[in-house]
Amino acid sequence: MDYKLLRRHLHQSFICRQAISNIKNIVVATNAAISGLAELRSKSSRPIRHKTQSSPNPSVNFRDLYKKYNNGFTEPAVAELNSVNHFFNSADVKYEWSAGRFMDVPGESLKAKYSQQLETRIGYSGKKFPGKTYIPFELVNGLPEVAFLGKSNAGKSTLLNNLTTSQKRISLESTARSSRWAGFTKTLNSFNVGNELRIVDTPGYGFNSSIGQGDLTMQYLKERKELARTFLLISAEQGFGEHDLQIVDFMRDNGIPFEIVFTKMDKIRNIEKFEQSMERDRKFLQSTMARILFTNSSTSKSCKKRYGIDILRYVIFESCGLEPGLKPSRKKPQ
Ligand SMILES: Nc1nc2c(ncn2[C@@H]2O[C@H](COP(=O)(O)OP(=O)(O)OP(=O)(O)O)[C@@H](O)[C@H]2O)c(=O)[nH]1
Ligand SMILES: [Mg+2]
Repeated sequence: MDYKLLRRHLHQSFICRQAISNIKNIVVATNAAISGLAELRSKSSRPIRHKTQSSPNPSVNFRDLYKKYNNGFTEPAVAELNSVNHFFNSADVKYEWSAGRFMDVPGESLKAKYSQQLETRIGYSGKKFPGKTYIPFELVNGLPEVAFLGKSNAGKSTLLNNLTTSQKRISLESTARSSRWAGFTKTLNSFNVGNELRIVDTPGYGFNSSIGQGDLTMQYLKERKELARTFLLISAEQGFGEHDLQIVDFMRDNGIPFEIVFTKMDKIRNIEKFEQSMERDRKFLQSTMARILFTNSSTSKSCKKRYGIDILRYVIFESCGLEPGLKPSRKKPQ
């Protein structure tokens, strides 16, 4: 036997075996790596998201929330809600006036001029007005007003747009100008709704507001005879702040009737946490004797509709002394 040949053969078969075992090792290693990766992937992969768990749709709780926090108030019947909705959906909404000073609010300087006659109603020897009154007709027959009050960026202007946009529309009409910049609204701005009532948007307090704006709003709240109800808006994301509590005290001290409206409910991801904060404020909220409403003016994947508007519309109607079933004197042009 050729020893040399045998060695070469053995050497070749050794290389061959080594190569085979290397390949086997590679295959085993690759398999292990693949299964390891799969295991790793299965461990690190996110659990399947159950929509209702991770992003609870606040809509589920709107009605329950309303019932829970408005114990002493009767719930309006569905027919009443529908009828008031019909009013707002069909009413023509018009911007009417802005005022940077209280005396610029229509009727206020006239009222100052005729204040004595208005108080005493004693005949006035001067000019007679149409309808044979001694006082200008608009002062006797002013439309009822409701005001939206709240911190800058609480969502006042957007809520006004939400209220006056027909429910059939997906995007809001921009009747009042809104912005993501806090302190956007600088004056009192009034909008006539169907010639039956007015909604007054006010400058926000807090960030980017001025003392002059604050004084104007306070004077309007205290002295405006037409003001039927004030709606204090609180961002649900932020809850009550120091300034909000001061405003509540101010309204209480001056006998200004008001309701509380939580805005931006679509931003609440954890309704239980929100309720805990409500629980913390419960005593305080009860002491205000105000109704507590919950709304969202923006929609998202988890909050597909604009909720809370029908009940807010109803409360506004009721505050103004208007009866469900009333048709707007001025309808939207078709
Ligand atoms: N997600 C969400 N955003 C809202 C809602 N309401 C208002 N916003 C947003 O909040 C921001 C402020 O809204 P505005 O309506 O301008 O707030 P405002 O209270 O009028 O603010 P000032 O005029 O500055 O006092 C805007 O970017 C709105 O789009 C809501 O319900 N949900
Ligand atoms: Mg505004």
